[in-house]
Amino acid sequence: MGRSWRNFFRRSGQEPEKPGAATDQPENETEAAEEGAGPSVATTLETAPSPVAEDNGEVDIPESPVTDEDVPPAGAPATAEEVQAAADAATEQSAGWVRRLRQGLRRSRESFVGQLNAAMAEFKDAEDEEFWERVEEILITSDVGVQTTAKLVAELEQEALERNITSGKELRELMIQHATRMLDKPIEMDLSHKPTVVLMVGVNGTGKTTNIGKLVSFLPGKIMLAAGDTFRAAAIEQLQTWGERTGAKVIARERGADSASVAHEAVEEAKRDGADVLLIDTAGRLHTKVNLMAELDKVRRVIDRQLPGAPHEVLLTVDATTGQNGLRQAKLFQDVAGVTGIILTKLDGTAKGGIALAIASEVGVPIKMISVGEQIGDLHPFEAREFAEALFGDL
Ligand SMILES: Nc1nc2c(ncn2[C@@H]2O[C@H](COP(=O)(O)OP(=O)(O)O)[C@@H](O)[C@H]2O)c(=O)[nH]1
Ligand SMILES: [Mg+2]
Repeated sequence: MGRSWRNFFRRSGQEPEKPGAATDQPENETEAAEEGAGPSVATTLETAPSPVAEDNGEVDIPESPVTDEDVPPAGAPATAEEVQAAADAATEQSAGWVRRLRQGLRRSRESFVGQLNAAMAEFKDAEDEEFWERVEEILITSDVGVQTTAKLVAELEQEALERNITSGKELRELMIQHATRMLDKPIEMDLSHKPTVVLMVGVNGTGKTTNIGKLVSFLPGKIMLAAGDTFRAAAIEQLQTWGERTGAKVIARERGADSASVAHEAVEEAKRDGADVLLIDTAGRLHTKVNLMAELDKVRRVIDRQLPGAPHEVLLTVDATTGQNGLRQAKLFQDVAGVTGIILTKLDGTAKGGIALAIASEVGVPIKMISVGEQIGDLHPFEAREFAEALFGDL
């Protein structure tokens, strides 16, 4: 079964809630995830610029936030009936999500799973070098990347030889296992701070604002939003629309205002108002690495001064349709923005789903969520095995 939002959010330092008392949990998740409930917020978009190549200037890599160790998820039911009901609901939700995920990855699957199927159908012998070359080629063209492909295929080949695997079916399962291992990282979001401050960063058009909007629906507690992308009027309006839809308060200033001062105001307001989570949107102009760094650094410093240790989470949106470009963006932002997690977006619009593997193996932060469409229910916690099956499974 896939991971649900409920066990995605951790509130360490808090006692597990009593059965049935988890009213602030997103109980209506399935409801919210229904088709049609999602937004179609029209936006004027700038096309994502290619990542900046020059690397000038000193980079102060911010420290990653400290997370506490294993804490049981809040709101676990106790009676047999409650357990059953929760399990049924989770299965239903998860089945719905798995369908969405598979549908979302359709283009990736069609483009290379077909080729992989054909190759695997002919597989007889792990000593067949030509076979492995063909698999390498297929993976590289699906944006798994040269380095990650080499690693994955070497591991696969070694195990296939050791175990004397001779059927394509077994090999496919092995592939899913190895991909899962590569993708599997701790992804939970720690919501124990009050307020927990989440900074959303990423290149324009990669899905920051819409995915903040979706995330609000799943976050437990009182949520506040900050329109830190003051560069585009549309970004401010877009966030306000999400605020109206979800009931979250939105802190916004006029276009052109200093985004660090919006962040400052938002943190003050979140503290005063007793918000549980503050989500801060940012502008994603990649004019130069130095400017980007300076802007994000200023926002971070302002937040940290008001609330030491914040932001507690820095989420980077990466547009899967940009393939290897997205991988470079992830590396760049990891350097300059202290990213703690990646949201891989637009997996539905691309045949480049393999990029998830490249990111997992080449970037030091986990993919925490993925997005396979524009509806609320299209955003989901990332689950390694589920994803590997949806990508490589023979369905
Ligand atoms: N198909 C698809 N579109 C998405 C996804 N995530 C975001 N978008 C769309 O991408 C566009 C840019 O998103 P936006 O949140 O404005 O990006 P931002 O500039 O980073 O804030 C919007 O039209 C979104 O609806 C996704 O997973 N799939
Ligand atoms: Mg935006």
